[in-house]
Amino acid sequence: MTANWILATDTPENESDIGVALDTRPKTQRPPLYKVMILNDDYTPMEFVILILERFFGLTHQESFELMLTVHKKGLAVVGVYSREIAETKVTQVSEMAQRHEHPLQCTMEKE
Ligand code: TYC
Repeated sequence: MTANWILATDTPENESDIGVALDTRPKTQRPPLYKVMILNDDYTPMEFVILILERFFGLTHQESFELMLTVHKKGLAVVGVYSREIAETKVTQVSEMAQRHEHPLQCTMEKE
């Protein structure tokens, strides 16, 4: 973390050679992050999964192809990590698109 401190330098009223470093960093909390995952199934077409990864997760066609194959072989994979609201939106977008096309593709999220 970047240092953020004030050095109390000597003033005419306080002519010692001692400077006092005061840590003034506010105690901030980072919001939790969530892994968004897609699961393999036997029916969703490979090209549809590639399209989903390109459209909703900003991957190139090549990246999407490789990640789709990873899910196909291993059963599931993390396709992105986001704040809770963004992760929820991704899960909804993927699930709605899959339902609309009558594919059983499953997308879930999990706290990191
Ligand atoms: N297993 C699917 C098939 O052979 C392809 C697939 C890949 C489906 C990834 C879902 O998340 C998935 N057509």
